[in-house]
Amino acid sequence: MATAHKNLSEYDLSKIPNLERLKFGIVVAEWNREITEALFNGAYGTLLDCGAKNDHIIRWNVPGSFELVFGCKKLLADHRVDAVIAIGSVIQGETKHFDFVCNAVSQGIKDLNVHLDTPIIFCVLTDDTLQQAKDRSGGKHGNKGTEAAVAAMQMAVLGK
Ligand code: DLZ
Repeated sequence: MATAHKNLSEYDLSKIPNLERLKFGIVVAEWNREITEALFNGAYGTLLDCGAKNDHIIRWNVPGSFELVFGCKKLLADHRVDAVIAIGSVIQGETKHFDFVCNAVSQGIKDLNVHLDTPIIFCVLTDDTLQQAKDRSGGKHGNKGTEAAVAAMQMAVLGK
């Protein structure tokens, strides 16, 4: 599922009005923290660069990607925001844990998007190696946190 021909970070943000009024939640998994912090910095920096206000961005941490689903659900129950970004990094190990965590978080975020009224952006890297994760969190393949922020801004104003 390569993104070579679909780079969200090239989206024309002038199409998004009143960015300074929008509110965002960012839920960050602490597992593989080096990667998720880099993704967070990409997402957070992009939101600010585009005109979002610092005090309109709420960050919550959760232990691992598995907990992102509950973290996003609870953030939405406690705060009125226009979009949430779920940030995680799952890296293949020697057991089947990778598959269970990837399936749970992707299905869980999908279910929240189906049942709740606020978009949740899937910014969970699922890589075979740490190097692949580094390459996508500020390395040679860009920063997927930046792309997630662009998707969040687009979705926050969908239909408005
Ligand atoms: C247990 C586990 C493993 C093995 N690998 C990862 C990973 O690569 N990325 C990640 O975000 N979380 C991992 N976890 C932790 C689970 O997501 C979860 O936090 C624990 O199973 C506790 O519910």
